[in-house]
Amino acid sequence: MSDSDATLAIDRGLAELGDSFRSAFAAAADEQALRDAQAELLGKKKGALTRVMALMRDVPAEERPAAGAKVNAFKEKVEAAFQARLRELAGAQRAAELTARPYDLSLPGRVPEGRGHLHPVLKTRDDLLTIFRDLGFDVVPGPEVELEENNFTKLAFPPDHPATDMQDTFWVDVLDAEGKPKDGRVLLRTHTSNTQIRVMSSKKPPMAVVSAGAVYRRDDDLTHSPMFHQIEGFVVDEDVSMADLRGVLAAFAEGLYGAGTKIRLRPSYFPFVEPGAEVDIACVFCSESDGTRASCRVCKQTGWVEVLGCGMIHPDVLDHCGIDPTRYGGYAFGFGIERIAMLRYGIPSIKLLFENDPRFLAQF
Ligand code: 2NM
Repeated sequence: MSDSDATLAIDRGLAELGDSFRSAFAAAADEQALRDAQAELLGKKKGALTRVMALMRDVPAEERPAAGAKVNAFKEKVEAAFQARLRELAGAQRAAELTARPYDLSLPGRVPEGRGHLHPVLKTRDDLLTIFRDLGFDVVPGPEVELEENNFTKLAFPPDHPATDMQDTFWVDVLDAEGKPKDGRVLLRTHTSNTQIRVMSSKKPPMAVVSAGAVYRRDDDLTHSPMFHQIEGFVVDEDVSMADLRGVLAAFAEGLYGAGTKIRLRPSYFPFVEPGAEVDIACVFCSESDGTRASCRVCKQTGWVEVLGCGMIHPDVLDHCGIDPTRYGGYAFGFGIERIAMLRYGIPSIKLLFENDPRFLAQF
């Protein structure tokens, strides 16, 4: 049985089209030219292959599968050649972009201007914490928004102590779901002692802990900032004495300013310790020159710089935290980080530390 005229016409049409699409695709210099060449074959109205495919209507049913298979095989060859040329053109275009001006891949990359670094206060904080960690203290974090109980009450501040006053403390309104103030007074911690209280209330002796961070007071003048940073530490154990406190602070001073650095204690008052003392460290600038320098502005020619407060933790404070004061005792100390940073880097005003002028910060 021989093929119908329609099938023969399709065979002839495909043979005439032959491989001509390959050279047409190869001649297309860009994507648009390639798509135009494809449309000449497959275009809905005038495509050469479309016209051949239109002959399918006249092919008798029994010849259709074979004729259809031939047409489809041809279409697949066209599609494969089209996709291959499309990839080729895209690759060529990318290569041209990379080599064309203004790209010069041999130029060195742009180096970002200056690298960030820790703020001098945080650098100082880390160095101070390292000294205490090396002395065996645990470093513990604590919250900046705190209950009055942990910030004042358990520390044995009398209820009318001026530090608790509106003048000195930032109070925080905590509202319930209905927008009404909740019970229990909340504030921004005025010292890091809140964290000592939390640790003493939740752990058992022996304990040796330091913590550091931002604290807040309603103060704002040449020497006070409403936010500054503190480090505080404490030890609670059996048989703890003021001599242990002095030994640890002497080791701290040597860690900070080098072996042989001297300290002295002067009696002083803090509500949560008894006895309490202020601690001076020998002026580094004057000891370097072997005696008090006539014009030293750091120690004002006294040879000593006041840096911290300390004392034996008041038995009431231990009691408030559930520690038996007849069995245990403890010492504590605290100081401002800004003050140490200023002494260390010779910074004349605390304001410079919080203006964050990049020309100032770049010096550290
Ligand atoms: C200071 C001075 C003296 C201190 C006391 C405590 C606590 F919670 F253990 F009782 N923490 N920090 C303390 C004692 C802090 O800073 C000038």
